[in-house]
Amino acid sequence: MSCSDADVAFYHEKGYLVCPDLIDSEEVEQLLRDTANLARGKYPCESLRPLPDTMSDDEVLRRILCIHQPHFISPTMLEFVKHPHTAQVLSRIIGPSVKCMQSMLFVKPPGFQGQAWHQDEIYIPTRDRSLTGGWIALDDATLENGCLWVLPGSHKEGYLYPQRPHDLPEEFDFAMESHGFDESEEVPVEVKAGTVVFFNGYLLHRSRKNRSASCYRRVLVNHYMNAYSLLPWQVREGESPATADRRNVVMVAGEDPYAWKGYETPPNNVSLRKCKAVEESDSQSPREAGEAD
Ligand SMILES: O=C(O)CCC(=O)C(=O)O
Repeated sequence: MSCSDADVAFYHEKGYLVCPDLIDSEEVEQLLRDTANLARGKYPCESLRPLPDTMSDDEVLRRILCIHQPHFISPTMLEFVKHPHTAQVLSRIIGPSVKCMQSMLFVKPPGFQGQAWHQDEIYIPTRDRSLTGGWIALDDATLENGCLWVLPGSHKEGYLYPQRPHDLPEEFDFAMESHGFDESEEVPVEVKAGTVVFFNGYLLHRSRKNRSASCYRRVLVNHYMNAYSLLPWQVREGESPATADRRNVVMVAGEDPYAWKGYETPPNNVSLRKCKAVEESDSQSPREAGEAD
């Protein structure tokens, strides 16, 4: 799988890159099966308890917006964090040494909310602006089911826009929205399953509600950075942001110059993202939703 010089130049200019067919159809099927297994609690943890085998895939999936850090508990998700085709592109657009600190598995059933405008480095700060999303489409992502939208070039200045609560709970989940920019040049990124969309951590992006009648919009999005940068994320009390460095990371390419620090063992748990649709379904049937009492 090659990533040309023109692809790298496009990424640096626009802040994103669409790579069709980076993941083949059998691998997409494997990820979809694993998504259902996670939702069924086949990797039991506090947030995802085992559900009866009599429940259909649709019944187990339709209450989930997003599972955070699925690679902590699923070996399949961990394998795809390190997929050689995505690693090859990442080592061209980030640099030869790449590590991953986050995975998110969006299920986004029909009627579920999207994410308001944001820049990922607001949440996951790197020291060299190298944060990069690798967004693997597991269904065709369309305008109707809530594809990604990006504001090309918005990463370039390295400016982090202020955030505020939004007042569109039908359209977006509970995360804040970035504001203070002209959004008129935004473009939808409609892609086929198996495509990987790479995007810079300063790129403004969002996704809208899934308005389709029956199509899920499943995506595995992993976040990567230059392994030479410290990761001052989730800074702990008493810790200096200058030296903070979370070590719950997975090496994906090249060398880890901080390997001497060792690695944190991931918790045997994931967390579930909330939105209006999740709260409505939980209030109808919290036990079946697999949530803690
Ligand atoms: O896929 C989506 O709906 C949003 C993904 C996103 O915002 C992100 O990965 O930062």
